[in-house]
Amino acid sequence: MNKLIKILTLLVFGLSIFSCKTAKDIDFDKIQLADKQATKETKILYQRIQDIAKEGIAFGHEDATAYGVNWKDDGKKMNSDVKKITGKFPAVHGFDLGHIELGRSTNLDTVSFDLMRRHIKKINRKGGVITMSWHLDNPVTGGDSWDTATAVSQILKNGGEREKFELWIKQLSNFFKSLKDEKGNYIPVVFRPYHEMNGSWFWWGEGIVSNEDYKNLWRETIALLQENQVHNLLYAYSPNTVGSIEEFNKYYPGDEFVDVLGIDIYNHSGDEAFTESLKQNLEILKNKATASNKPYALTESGNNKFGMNAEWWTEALYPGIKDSGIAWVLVWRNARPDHYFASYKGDVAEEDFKAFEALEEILFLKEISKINY
Ligand code: BMA
Repeated sequence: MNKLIKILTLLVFGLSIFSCKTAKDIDFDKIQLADKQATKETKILYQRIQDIAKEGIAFGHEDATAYGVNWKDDGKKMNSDVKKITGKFPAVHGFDLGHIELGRSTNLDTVSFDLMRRHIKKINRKGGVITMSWHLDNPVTGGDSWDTATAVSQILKNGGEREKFELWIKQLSNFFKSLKDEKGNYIPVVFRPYHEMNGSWFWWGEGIVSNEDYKNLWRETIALLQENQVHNLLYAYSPNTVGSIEEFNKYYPGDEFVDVLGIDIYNHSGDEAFTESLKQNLEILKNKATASNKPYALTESGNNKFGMNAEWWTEALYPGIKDSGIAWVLVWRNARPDHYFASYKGDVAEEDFKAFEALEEILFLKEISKINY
């Protein structure tokens, strides 16, 4: 009997070694990214994102470990609203860099950049995926991202505020270069700047910037980051809900400047309309991604009105994303009881969120950490 257990243990151990992939399995030269000098770790992240999409859909949450409804990180053990109810951390962790450009120590939502850095290191070590957006201020007026005074033409090459913009990108670059793992390698991040450009609420949005200026802003931003020796980024382009592939393409800077395709879709008009909108938009996204040969994700989603349906996760979100081929779905931040997007202890949808977590297709940190090299 003892012998049998031994043999079985050896067999299982042997199989697990056999199935464990290593970086040697990746053809690094074949991976062509927006940044031609992207680090090896960045290419591994790109490969992992494609592998994840084949296994299921990773669950992501903005600011998951920084705070939640009625609590804030206390510097002790890392926690998250999602972990409190499921026992698992999200697989994808979103953070926002708004106000890094100003040299501040906290972002626009009062999350300290030091805390962000510390958590990013921990999450990276555990095998999580990091994605960062940037709600940067209006560089001309000093107002916030939602100040829609014209600004893009002034920060492009030869523009009146160019110098200031280059300094802003320097601050941004310094943050990215401060992300290092215990071996001293730069931690790779999916960077998602100037998002929801087809909406008219940000200064880089529809009706405020021309599509050509937007594309140049994107390309020039990448060029500046590279000049500053930032090579640990995958670049994600993500409009808000679109009606067609043409709308998706309107501000698209070109395949050679983008690594991951995304889309932001919120529940605004009821569950049925939401599920339908997810299906239609993710089909458009899939077609675009197939043509461009890139991975794709639901880069922002959520329902701010949980009171409407305690089964929102399995009845509205899941039917809209299942089998869509997205690598992840990221829900927005849990700021306070009237502005939260992931479930939390005591929330009406708590039980349903657990059922969502238990779905085979939905992956949390534990699951994606195994999809690694
Ligand atoms: C928005 C809201 C704001 C926040 C911003 C950036 O959707 O959550 O309160 O400042 O995202 O995180």
